[in-house]
Amino acid sequence: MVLINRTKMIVAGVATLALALTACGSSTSSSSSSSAASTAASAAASAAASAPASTSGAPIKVGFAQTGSESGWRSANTESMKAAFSAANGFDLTFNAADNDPAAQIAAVRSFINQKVDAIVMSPIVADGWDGVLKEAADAKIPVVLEDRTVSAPDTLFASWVGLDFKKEGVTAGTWAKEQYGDTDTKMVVLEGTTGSAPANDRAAGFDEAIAGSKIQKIDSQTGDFTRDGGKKVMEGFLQKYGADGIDLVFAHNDDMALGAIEAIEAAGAVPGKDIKIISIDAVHDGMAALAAGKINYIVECNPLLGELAAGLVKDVLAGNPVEKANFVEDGNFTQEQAAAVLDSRKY
Ligand code: GYE
Repeated sequence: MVLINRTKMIVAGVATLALALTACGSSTSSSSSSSAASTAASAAASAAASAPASTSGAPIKVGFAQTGSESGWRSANTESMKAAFSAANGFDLTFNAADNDPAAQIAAVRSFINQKVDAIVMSPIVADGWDGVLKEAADAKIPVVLEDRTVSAPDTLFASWVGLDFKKEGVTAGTWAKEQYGDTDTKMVVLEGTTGSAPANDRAAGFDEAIAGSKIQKIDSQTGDFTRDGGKKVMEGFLQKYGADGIDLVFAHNDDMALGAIEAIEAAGAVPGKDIKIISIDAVHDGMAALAAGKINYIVECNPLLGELAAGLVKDVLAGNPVEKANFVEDGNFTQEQAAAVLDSRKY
């Protein structure tokens, strides 16, 4: 996928917080604002405003199939989606959270098709297994917009996607790890996100690619399902198996698992951020607070505020306006000092 023509929206004074909507192959105008979130929101809102709510003027019936409520990131994403797909914005939203169960999520999408909604929005728990139900939606002429996670099905089976570049997040995290720890023997364990999910697949691939050729050695890797409890349990197992002295670095695919790992490391009598270094992804409030407090060493951002962008895409698709297939929101990254400086101004 080639990314060209970037609309860059820089947050005043904090370049790493740049939030940009990038498009494949179309030209875009640029703007700036004092708030990344509100800038993205107003960009999408103006795109949405140019499209009629629906041909009949009735609210647009949208079914949204969310993954579940596994993390702080997910709570912020759900809130952003519900606010954007509100009645005030011309929507009649049916919300479903599948509790991280792929079969339940497919059933939810199928029920949206049966309800004859105008459009389906979904954040697919796992990447595989979507071809059948996406074909059913296409046969019923119901457009599907993906937000956040991606599918492995052909992109002809959905109208558009908006989200983050998970591979790039992994590369950014791995590049920092290599710079900081790559010259000395470093034993690393990995807390993976949900098995088969796009962010777990791509973050792992990006990180591994970036640390190649360094002295960082991955001694173990297991899924903690993107939850705090899962991260804690898997880390407890690693600490039992290798001892606190046998682990130098944790790469957690999200902040919640890193926060669970912190609890496990402290319970084992070691100091997170010092005895055992931690790198994670998301930059949600609790993660940033732990980073500012020195318990996490580095966080790559993954912005969950995708609601307005997704709502704008739905309106454009239904209005027959051309949309890009892939719409990337750009992520920042934070050291401990940078986290301390921006903590109070964070929107999630
Ligand atoms: O990083 C994690 C959540 O799909 C990008 O899902 C999202 C991930 C996010 O559970 O916290």
